[in-house]
Amino acid sequence: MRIFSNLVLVASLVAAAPPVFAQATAPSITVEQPYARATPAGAATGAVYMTLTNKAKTADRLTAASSDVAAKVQVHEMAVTNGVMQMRELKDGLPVPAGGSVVLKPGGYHVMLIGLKKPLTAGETFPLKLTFEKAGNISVTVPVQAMDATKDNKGGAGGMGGMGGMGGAGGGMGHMEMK
Ligand SMILES: [Cu+2]
Repeated sequence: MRIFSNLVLVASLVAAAPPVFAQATAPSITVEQPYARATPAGAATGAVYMTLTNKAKTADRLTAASSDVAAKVQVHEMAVTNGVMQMRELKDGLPVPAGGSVVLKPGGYHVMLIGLKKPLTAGETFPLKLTFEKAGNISVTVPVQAMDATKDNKGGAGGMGGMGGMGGAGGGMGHMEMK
């Protein structure tokens, strides 16, 4: 039994290792189909959507993000509070369940770009760095889609199947400017 308990010990040490070590192996988090919507000229904010999948046996969490294109990047959720659709920062990050996925999509979770340095233009891409509590930093390239991409092309945005109900509201709701 001694071997087994040593294995368990090693396993827990690996799991607890800081991100710098975790990166020696394949990251436990995969980022699928990231995209942002194009923004109108002068817009101060934008949003990035994606699907996060956690292959690890422990829950993780998206705690921070950064990008060259914006002064500040936050993890937000959109929810109805007292009948009003509002968004707020997830101060404790966005949980990604062990062996599960979380979808960031219009009308729900999103990565918020605040203080855009220039408009997001359809067809261009920009870098985004995501920081996870356990998986560490993951850099992705985010393509910018036309503003109405998710409305006209339901499948194109990456099989956002659950969007149906939100689709219509998504356009109007878009992204409220942070005042
Ligand atoms: Cu937001």
